[in-house]
Amino acid sequence: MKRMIFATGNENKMKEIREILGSLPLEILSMKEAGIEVDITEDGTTFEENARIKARAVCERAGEMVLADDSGLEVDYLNKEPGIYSARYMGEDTSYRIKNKSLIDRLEGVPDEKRTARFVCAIAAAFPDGRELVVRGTIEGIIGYEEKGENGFGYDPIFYLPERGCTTAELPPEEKNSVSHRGNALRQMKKMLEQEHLL
Ligand code: ITT
Repeated sequence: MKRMIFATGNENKMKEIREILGSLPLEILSMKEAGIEVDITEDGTTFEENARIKARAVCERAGEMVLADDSGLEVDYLNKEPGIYSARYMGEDTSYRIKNKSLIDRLEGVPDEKRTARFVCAIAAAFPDGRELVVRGTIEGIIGYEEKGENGFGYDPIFYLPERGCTTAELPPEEKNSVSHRGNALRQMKKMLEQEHLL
């Protein structure tokens, strides 16, 4: 079976990636499982750049195909903050209870129509011969007024989907994956890899 290393240290992402790509005849390994430790400086200015930086850094070390995910939440009223800094917002070690409360507080008094936001996910693939592929998936929603739901991770409890009447943290995992930025980006990447006979 072919191997694919996913350059992420985020266990929540890894769980979703396995759920979304689970049907492929592919052994999907986290960096930890592949025994790779690389200190990566995410100094790109876009999700795509950061995804490529992560995939390339690990590919150089591993010598085989590597995929990476760079993702985050863009809140329109806050000029698309926290954006590429979503993991680092208020400090990497600050709990999401506090980060989520901060975003809700910063939108105090802001009406629904101005609370628009999206999750963005760039997935990059890097190959030992220097080739790279990158795709982007998004999901649109609004920032809620309180945390709701126990599923998912990160900003999911405040990311409300008006058409579903719930947050992405209230969706069962398979439903989140079927509509999410990550599900969307990974399905695009899968198609590209198949078209290029790389899977
Ligand atoms: P790696 O770089 O090791 O993959 P990371 O957590 O640092 O892990 P990012 O730099 O891509 O990853 O930051 C992504 C952050 O965006 C993540 O930590 C969450 O805060 C947020 N995020 C991304 N996807 C999300 C989702 O599906 N639900 C909730 N929050 C999400």
